[in-house]
Amino acid sequence: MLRPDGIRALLDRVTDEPIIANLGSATFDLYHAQQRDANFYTWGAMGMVSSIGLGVALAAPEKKVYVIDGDGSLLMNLGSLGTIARQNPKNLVHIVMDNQQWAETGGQPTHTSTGTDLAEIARASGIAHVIRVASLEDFEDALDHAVNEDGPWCIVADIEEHGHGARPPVSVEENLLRFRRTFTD
Ligand SMILES: Cc1ncc(C[n+]2csc(CCOP(=O)(O)OP(=O)(O)O)c2C)c(N)n1
Ligand SMILES: [Mg+2]
Repeated sequence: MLRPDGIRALLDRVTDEPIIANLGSATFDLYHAQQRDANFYTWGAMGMVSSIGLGVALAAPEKKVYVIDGDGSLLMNLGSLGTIARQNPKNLVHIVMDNQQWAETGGQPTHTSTGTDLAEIARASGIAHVIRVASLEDFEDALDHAVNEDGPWCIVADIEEHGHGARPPVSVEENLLRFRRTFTD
């Protein structure tokens, strides 16, 4: 499975729900797949995307909230999994694109390349629905459940890294304002 294919599968299943993307590859691929006001791109804030998504999910319980995380980023904020489990937001779908590397900084292998299993950590943290997938087909099946059934969901997808699109010309301030307005319109 490739990250852009997974992102397209997600976009095919949402309308105006928020999607919050990890810094680097996830942000770049989401931007190039579809620019939409409900996309929130994170820049520099490595590790924080699951925490930001949890905050949005708690603030907007009427909306399903999607997070696209990376393995390296989640590894530096593992406590977020326990906090998600404790808060138990039924509307949060946390997707982890696990390419076993810190791709953005040169492809250094992360701990998942040597056996650390983020799905098992999510499960042991108490998250209600955790699925680990490796194929696009299984990812789509997992998404179909996550879109239609209460969460919180954590979907860990083993992906192959084939690079990402160019850094998009996003204004951070404009992105934030447009994203915020999707909650008041
Ligand atoms: C606190 C902090 N440390 C390091 C960086 C540099 N950095 C930016 S992206 C990245 C790798 C992210 O890895 P992962 O979440 O697995 O995403 P991938 O690049 O593999 O898609 C690193 C180390 C940063 N932005 N912030
Ligand atoms: Mg990675």
